[in-house]
Amino acid sequence: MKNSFSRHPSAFSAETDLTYSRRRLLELGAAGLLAASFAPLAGCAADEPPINALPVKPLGRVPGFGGRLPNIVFIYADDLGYGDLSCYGSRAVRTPNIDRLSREGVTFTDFYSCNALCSPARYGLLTGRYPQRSGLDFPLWEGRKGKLGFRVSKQLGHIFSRMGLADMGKESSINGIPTGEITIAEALREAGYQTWAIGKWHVGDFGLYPEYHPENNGFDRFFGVPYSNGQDPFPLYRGKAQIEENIQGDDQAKLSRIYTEEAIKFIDERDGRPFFLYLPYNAPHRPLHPSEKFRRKSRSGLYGDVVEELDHYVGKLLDALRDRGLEGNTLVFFSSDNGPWYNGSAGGLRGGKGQSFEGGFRVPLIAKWPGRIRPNSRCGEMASILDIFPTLLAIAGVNAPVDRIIDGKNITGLLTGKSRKTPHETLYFYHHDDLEGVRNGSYKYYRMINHYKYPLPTNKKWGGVGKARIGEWPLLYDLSTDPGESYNLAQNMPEVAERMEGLMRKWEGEMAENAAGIVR
Ligand SMILES: [Ca+2]
Repeated sequence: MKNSFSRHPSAFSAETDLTYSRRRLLELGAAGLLAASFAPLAGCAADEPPINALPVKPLGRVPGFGGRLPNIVFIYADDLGYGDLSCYGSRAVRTPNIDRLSREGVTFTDFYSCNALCSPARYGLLTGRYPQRSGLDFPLWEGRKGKLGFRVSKQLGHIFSRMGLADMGKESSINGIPTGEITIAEALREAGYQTWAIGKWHVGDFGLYPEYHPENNGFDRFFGVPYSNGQDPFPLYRGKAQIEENIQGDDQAKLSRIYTEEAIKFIDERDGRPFFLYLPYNAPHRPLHPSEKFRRKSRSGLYGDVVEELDHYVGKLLDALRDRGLEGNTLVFFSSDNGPWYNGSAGGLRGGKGQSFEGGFRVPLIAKWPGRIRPNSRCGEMASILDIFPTLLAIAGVNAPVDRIIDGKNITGLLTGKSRKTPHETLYFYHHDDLEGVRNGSYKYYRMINHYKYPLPTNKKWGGVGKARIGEWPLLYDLSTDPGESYNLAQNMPEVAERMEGLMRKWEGEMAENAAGIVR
């Protein structure tokens, strides 16, 4: 079913603005740069992920399953904050089309990503498993690893991380989604779905490593880019063929439009089977390039322009489904992979992209499914992007895998309103492979949290040395009264803090024993 996994040195992993970081690095001295360029490559890929040793067996259909299969559309924004949609309270950004989706479906208030960065979040969506199970726990930044400048930047990133000047000291130990994982597309194929991915992949640079191409991971068709729009080169692919070498500057303004047009084209070329459309847009990840029609039209800068353009094309897609008579039997999701970065709003939550605070992990989730999901409903229960995999398998009547732990839970009941209680007791919050925090009930607890506004330190000027640990630890918040995580309760409620610490230790013990989550 899949190609064998091959090992390669990981590339310098970060999706920061390379131009900026490289310029800064150059300012920091030619001598270090020269020395680093001759240093041995650090961060080589680790061992083969144990999950690859599992034989890939068909999951099969749930016996007696007779439900009508809906079409499924999963729209995924990149770095869109919890507070960046008007249906989530924004007064600066107008998103009438996504608001319409919210009015016609269910809106979750306590929905979490499984990571505050791009690649690991997408791994969790596609597999239903915490990214730490495979080692894909940091953004992949491939594409240019053969270039000297790239290797130099990578080495400097590691050196500066050790000095506490950057947050790039650890990398994913693998170069893409392990071939032994079962992706959501592979699973849905078993129920007869046609499967399409359009947009940003970012779970393996298939230009370098073909085994990670979407069409080698369960998708029948692909149109899009291998990673974030902050990277250079930034090529566009139709299937496995590269059709544009490098989309940069205002040329990126076309991306939301062409992804949507391609999605509508795929829909028009569908056969009689149900379809699964995975539609991860690049917007509003920086750099920000709205098209002429949207530039300076929002009240929220270039960022708002880009979000409003994204909203416009979400509307076009919804219109296309309606015009083709598909609306009634299509389940549409809208979400974001992680919190906002240097622009965007976490809606009063603390922190943002790259951080375990609520602002990094808590994201919008809206789902519409006429006749099954009540219009204009809300869900305040805790749920996770990890839940999408088992939920869609249940909806499609595909057996859940039994040879591996799936961390997500079936939340069909929360979507439809038939259940009012989250199936999760506990969710875990990682930074790279460090378990930093845990949510249990309304409590959120952090043993320690990195002090970076990814990927730069918030408490150091360039030139400072040493990884300072500021503040008091641990942190304990009651999100029911303090969603902004402003008031540490650890001293007042030591028994709760201790219980939360115990949950973290227990989980760490389980992960130490069987991180890959293989069930024998
Ligand atoms: Ca992202």
